[in-house]
Amino acid sequence: MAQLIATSGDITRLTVDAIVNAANTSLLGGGGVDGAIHRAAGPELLGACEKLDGCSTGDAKATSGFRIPARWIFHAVGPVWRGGGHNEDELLASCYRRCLELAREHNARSIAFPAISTGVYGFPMKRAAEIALKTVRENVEASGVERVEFVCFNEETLSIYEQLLARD
Ligand code: AR6
Repeated sequence: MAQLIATSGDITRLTVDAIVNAANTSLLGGGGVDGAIHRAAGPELLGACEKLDGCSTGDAKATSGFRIPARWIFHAVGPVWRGGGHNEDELLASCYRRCLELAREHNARSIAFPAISTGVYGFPMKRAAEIALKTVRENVEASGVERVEFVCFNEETLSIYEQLLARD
């Protein structure tokens, strides 16, 4: 059984096989965790992203980690929250599924996720965390991933994840 844990801090500093970026469809960088990842990985990351020709919402694409400790960066594009009636839940779940598929393809055994879509994109945190955990629990075994870290950027997020992880 894979280990699922919630941690707090900066995702760019983690020693895991893959970290997930909360990107946008251009894959050419932005603010939030995306900006932090590009700053930490260095300018080579932008060069690699330019070759990917963007990414659809709900999908994810892989690059090398360049100057960060993680070997891979999986750039996932979460949905912008538009009230909940525009397929946001399914598109968010799809990001987590696609990242686990990429983990399988790249033989990543440990992966760290930020709370995709919950910053600039406005997805409600608890609802996003429930989707993240459900989707990872359903797909982690098939991916070969042994350790999943949910990286929480503040105390409130950490306590939501800890409560959900303690359930079941
Ligand atoms: N490590 C871990 N989590 C972080 C970090 C960090 N270094 N920095 C922020 N977070 P956001 P989104 C948390 O806005 O909502 C970008 O401009 C943050 O507190 O980064 O998916 C992209 O280019 C929040 O809980 O991503 C897109 O245009 C979570 O990461 C757009 O923002 C996600 O917040 C994507 O918006």
